[in-house]
Amino acid sequence: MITRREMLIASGGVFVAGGMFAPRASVAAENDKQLIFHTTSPNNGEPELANLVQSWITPLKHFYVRSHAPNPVINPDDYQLKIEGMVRRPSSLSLKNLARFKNRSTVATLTCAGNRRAEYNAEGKVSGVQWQSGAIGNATWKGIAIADVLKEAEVLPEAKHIWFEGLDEIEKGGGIIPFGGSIPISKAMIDSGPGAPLLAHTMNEAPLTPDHGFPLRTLVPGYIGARSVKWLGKIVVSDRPSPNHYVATAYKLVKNSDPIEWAESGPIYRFPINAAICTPQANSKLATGEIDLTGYVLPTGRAGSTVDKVLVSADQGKTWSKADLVGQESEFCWRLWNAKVKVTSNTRRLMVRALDTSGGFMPYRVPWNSKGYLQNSWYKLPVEVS
Ligand SMILES: Nc1nc2c(c(=O)[nH]1)N[C@H]1C(S)=C(S)[C@@H](COP(=O)(O)O)O[C@H]1N2
Ligand SMILES: [Mo]
Repeated sequence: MITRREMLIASGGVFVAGGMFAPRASVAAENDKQLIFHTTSPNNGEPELANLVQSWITPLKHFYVRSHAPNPVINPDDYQLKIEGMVRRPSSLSLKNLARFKNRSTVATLTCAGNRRAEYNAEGKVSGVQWQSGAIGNATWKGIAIADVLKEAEVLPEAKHIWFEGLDEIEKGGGIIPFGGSIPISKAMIDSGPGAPLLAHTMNEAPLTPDHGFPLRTLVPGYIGARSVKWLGKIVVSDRPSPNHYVATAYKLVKNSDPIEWAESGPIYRFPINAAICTPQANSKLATGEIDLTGYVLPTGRAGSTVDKVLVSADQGKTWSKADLVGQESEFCWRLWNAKVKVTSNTRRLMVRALDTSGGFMPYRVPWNSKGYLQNSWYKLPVEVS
């Protein structure tokens, strides 16, 4: 865990309206996370599911954290973002320099590719943080469009991918590496609207906290959380995806550590449609009769594709009833839902599945993969009926 002192150092300043940079005082209170921590230092925690569905915008205290190394301590006065690679005008930009660009905002859901990972263990042990279904959250993000910065840097015509590099230091294979991500240039060049990738400095109207990437992170709507690189230190424009471990090796769907399989499969960018039941809790004791269910559903993050319907069942999928969707509709945001089902003495589990407007659906079962990514099978919640 970072100390209060480190936290105050790391959050020594903030962008304010008009692009000014002003000193900042009280961040400690905003940082009071109410999460189930799988690890601390680095922080990896997810909220209780009943808390997660309390509001469409996830308050910071209930927003999951996923970090591969302890938070780097960054002095905002010394902070520089480097822009390199296939550009005519490479540069190194301070927070003041970056404040020249137009501020933009979006509401987008961030989710870890490993959300619901623990469910794979029933078929075979998967490595990594043992996420239940809380590695997801929806926030308002403010920042500048990556596209605006790239345009000023004058990208060369042969460029195809944009690499991001964090300022964190991750121990890997006997050395120290930064966390890296990359996205195709066509995605990076979206400069407006809810799907525009941002260099975000604000989350839910407050400066990013150290846990979430202070002072600047990428926020790529519709892509797995790993492409939203925290503590961003460098952008590299290239003709190929990043060679960083977290693009070239991790975040791929593979069955074992066969290097041929790693080489054959591409990096994950988007997540598939997904949903979970958040209340009641797993293994709740239920009486027979009608009960209320609540949960979330996340569309696939493809422009133009939204959630079509969410279906719940208490009888092993013989009959399904439709859930009511609440909250705003957006291609890049989750929706919360509530539903009623009839519990009988035969009910062993409650299930949810969802379909989207572009033919996507949650399958009954997802093929096992060794890293436990993209678990989006029908969500099956065991219950006891008295
Ligand atoms: N620099 C850096 N960026 C990172 C990570 C990291 O460990 N280091 N974790 C990634 C992963 S796997 C996810 S799911 C999201 C989580 O973002 P959050 O902690 O703000 O919820 O950040 C991504 N960006
Ligand atoms: Mo993640």
